[in-house]
Amino acid sequence: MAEEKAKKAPKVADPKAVSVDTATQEMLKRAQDLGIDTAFDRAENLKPCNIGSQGTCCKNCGMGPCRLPLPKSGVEDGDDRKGICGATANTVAARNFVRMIAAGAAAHSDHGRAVAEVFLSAARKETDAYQIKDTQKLLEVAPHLGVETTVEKDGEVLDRDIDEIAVEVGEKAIAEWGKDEGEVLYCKRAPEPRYELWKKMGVVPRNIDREIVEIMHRTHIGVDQDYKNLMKQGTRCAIADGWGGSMLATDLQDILFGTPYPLQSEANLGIMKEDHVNIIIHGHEPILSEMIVAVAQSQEMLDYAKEKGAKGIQMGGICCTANEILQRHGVPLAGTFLQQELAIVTGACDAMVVDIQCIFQNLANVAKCFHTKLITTHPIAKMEQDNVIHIEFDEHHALEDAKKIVKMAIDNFTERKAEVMIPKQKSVCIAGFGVESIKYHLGGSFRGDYFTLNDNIINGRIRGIGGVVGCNNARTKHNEGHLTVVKELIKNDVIVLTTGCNAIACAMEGLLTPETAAVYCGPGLAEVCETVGIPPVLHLGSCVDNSRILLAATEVVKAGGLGKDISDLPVAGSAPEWMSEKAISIGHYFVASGVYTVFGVTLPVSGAPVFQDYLYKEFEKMYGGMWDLVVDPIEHAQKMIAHIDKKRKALGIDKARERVLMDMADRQKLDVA
Ligand code: NFS
Repeated sequence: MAEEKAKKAPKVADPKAVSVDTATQEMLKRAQDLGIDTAFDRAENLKPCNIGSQGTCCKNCGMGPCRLPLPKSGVEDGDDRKGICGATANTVAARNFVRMIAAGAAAHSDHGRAVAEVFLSAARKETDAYQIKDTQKLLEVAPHLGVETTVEKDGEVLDRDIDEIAVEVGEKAIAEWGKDEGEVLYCKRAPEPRYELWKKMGVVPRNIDREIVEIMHRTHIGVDQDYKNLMKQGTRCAIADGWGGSMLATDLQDILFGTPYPLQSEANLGIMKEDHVNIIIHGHEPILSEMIVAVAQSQEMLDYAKEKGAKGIQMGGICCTANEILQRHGVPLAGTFLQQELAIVTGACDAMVVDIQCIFQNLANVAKCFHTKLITTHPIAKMEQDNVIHIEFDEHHALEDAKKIVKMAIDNFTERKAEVMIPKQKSVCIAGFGVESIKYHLGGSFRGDYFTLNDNIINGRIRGIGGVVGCNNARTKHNEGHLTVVKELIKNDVIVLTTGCNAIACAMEGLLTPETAAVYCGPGLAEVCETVGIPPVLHLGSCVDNSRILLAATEVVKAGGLGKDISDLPVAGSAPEWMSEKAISIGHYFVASGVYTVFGVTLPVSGAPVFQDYLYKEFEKMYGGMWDLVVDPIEHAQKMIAHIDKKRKALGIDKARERVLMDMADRQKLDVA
């Protein structure tokens, strides 16, 4: 009987019910017709564990797992749940939560470390493949790491040799991961009151690695058993991610590969071309993808592709690698996290090249059904399936590695088995924004750097700033949360800064164009976008580039008129479809930086109401920012807007806003004046 039951055909997802994107629906249907399962189908067949999703399953020792579900009657009359060691529900949920922060911070920061290592070897000229590209940014970053950019000689101040600066920046940067003394240097880039608050609270990170290790120690059985103390370390670790590992990754990538500036490209599976060799790059570190892009654009490879009967080489990106190569080279986005399997299902993916993070192991099974070569490239991220090819990428022979990979893809062009079926859908997008380009577009010539932006916030044309970021989650309709939250925000004059898979979702929907302003924005934001010529949703890059949002917020504080700290600003953060531990680390460094941060789907804290209240309420009293969970996307955006309005009121700029809303003619008069 049991055997018969096990043989029952697995359920398949209803394409229209699981994604708002028609290209995704089309490819999902095709996969199902071919009998290939994807994450969408697997989500139908795997129910999440109820206790795990409440955050109250402790498996940190061999006596457990100890499962502490929330009693149906609630815990108002007292909560006597405890594990074998006596750990309370609060302790268990807090341990699990800070372990997620540690894993997320580790992922971002280890990526950052790899970039720092390549940076140093480029600065020392140990590799020909990588050179320092943006010396201007190098000079800007150097002082933050305590590196002098000038020298005094015979009473004269001279510019220091740029190569010398680069080497010292590389050395100082690498030390941030493991130095024995001092604190993470970039914390001082936060507004001064924020840094002082962190000092007072004892959460300034000492070095990046140490804070991650200490979480693993403190969450081992029998160590830290106070949820507040656990969260204190969680806060210190998250700051080490946002203002440390991630920010260093962004800066060093910009110096090595170039600081992004606005450019035009396209997004969605429709960017793939039947008559081209299609190479999809998926993962996170641009160290690999930069080289592949360079090689794929070389005449040698182009000629080789033509020899094989292809018209050219089409590159496309998935996940944050997509964002990295879009921002710097205009390489189109093939799709978000949940579309990775579907890129292969087109039958036109000649090679999928992956490095680290957010890569489904099932790609190997999907690739087996087609001709696609699936190539892993990173020593820490391999797959067990035997059709996966591992070509280890090393900065010392980066160009050769990249050539080998691109050549393998070209050779595979003639091996296509299945009928090619590429969805038509793709949208134009403008991407490549950053702290620097916002300064250019929304800066002022005479007063503060971000003066125009601040002025428009003060006069109410822009109601506030929303940072909307994060993943897709197979437990919720693909892209629906992302798009609904973003559209609701811009409709209410909230300008959106986006990164990660939210940015890709927005690009696919066409929201990253200046023309969107007239269609979706409230009158104030539309006017600003039209005047300045920017989209209402600004793509700031990959998930490590959330550090750009922190620095943009800091610039807004510096430009004046909107308070003294990030927690004073009319801003709010959001991750409508989060799923990764990295998102939890990001969420928490936003909170620790003073931002009200709303997540969608679920948060694994509901089984410990006291701990949950600590995150959702008490944190605001300490840090000016707090967590929230709102599943419905409209309500989600509305809560962000309510918070923005609360901040506007506290700043005394709510009156200007009222006039915008109530009387257009009045507002126009006000604008002219
Ligand atoms: Ni961010 Fe990038 Fe996407 Fe989520 Fe994964 S790609 S680092 S974790 S799924 S946004």
